[in-house]
Amino acid sequence: MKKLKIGISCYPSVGGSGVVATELGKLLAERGHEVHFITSSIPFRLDRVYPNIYYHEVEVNQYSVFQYPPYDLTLASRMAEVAKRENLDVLHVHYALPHAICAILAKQMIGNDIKIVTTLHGTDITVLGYDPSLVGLIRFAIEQSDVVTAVSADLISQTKELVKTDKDICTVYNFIDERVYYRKDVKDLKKHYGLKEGEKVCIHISNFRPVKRVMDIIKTFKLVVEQIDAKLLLIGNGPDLPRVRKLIQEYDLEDKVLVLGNQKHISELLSMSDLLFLLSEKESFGLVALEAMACGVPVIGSNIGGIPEVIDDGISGYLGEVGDIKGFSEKALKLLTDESLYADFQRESLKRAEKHFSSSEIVKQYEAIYRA
Ligand code: GMT
Repeated sequence: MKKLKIGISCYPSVGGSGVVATELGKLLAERGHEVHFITSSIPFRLDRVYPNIYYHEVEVNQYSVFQYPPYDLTLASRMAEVAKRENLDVLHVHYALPHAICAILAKQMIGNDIKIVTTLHGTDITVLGYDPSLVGLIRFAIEQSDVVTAVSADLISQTKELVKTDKDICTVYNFIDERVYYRKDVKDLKKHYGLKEGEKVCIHISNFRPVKRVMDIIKTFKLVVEQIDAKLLLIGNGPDLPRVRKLIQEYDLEDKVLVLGNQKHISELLSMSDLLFLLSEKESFGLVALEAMACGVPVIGSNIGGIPEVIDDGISGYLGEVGDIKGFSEKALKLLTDESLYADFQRESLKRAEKHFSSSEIVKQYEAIYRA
């Protein structure tokens, strides 16, 4: 079958959408397709040389005529230039705003039938979709894309409701690279972090935005650590971190909570852990929950957005109402103190990650969309 030439635009930073876009590009390249990343900097997961992958930097120049740096216009122009020169078949953009709009403009500039595939990841809809000054533009981006995918069925419902569109949107779940995310032997690493034998390890990984409700995690963990010997690893950085640090101090939990900042080797950190907390108030999928499950770490999560599509409540993890700190702590304690229940949840987590979110299946779904 003919190999495709695919352009990919995403935010290249640490967020889940950039991770998924980059991992998809890597898998497509392994399958022989030619992949062109068109991004403002090299995606952080593109950490070595990959045959079949090309990188086109979007360099945004500052001109005094512009009050703000014209990222969107520069991106559209770069997309058009790359698409025309490389004869791309597809532009796969991650986020309706601004990336789908840039792709639509690029397509008009080159005047050919390049296919625009837009993947919705959440924030572009669940935050920007409430802004009356942007909702019409989001609708336009969705309706003018040739194909629109979303990372969960819940995100499709939210998009239809908020953006008021009849456009067909199909669910394509996120995935992880199973060659990286599996449970590793990390005994020495645990010692290095001062984690004792028998001590339970909870973990949270995010960008510490208010939607992640990291304060709730500290409150939940406080109730847990009052009952059992445990530590909490906090991975990531973001606007709520100062408040979180203050609460840790107030609760006198400095010896129990390890604030580790942004980290690269997430699967090792997950392999040191027994439980992941994801207590967000908005989460279209929760990629970190899947990363945890693939490393055999059950998840305590909130029952919102796409999280219930990732975690099977009562089987591979537990879900609860946003803000129900007491409930979350009881669920965590139940799992952490019952060895046989824990073993069942761990086995189910691994099974679910493999069965429903297999990278090879998901890359095939995207290929079928590109070819349709
Ligand atoms: O979670 C974030 O704040 C980052 C954001 C992003 O755009 O990278 O994540 C969104 O996309 C991820 C990949 O599809 C999803 O796993 C996250 O659930 C989603 N975040 C939200 O919906 C808040």
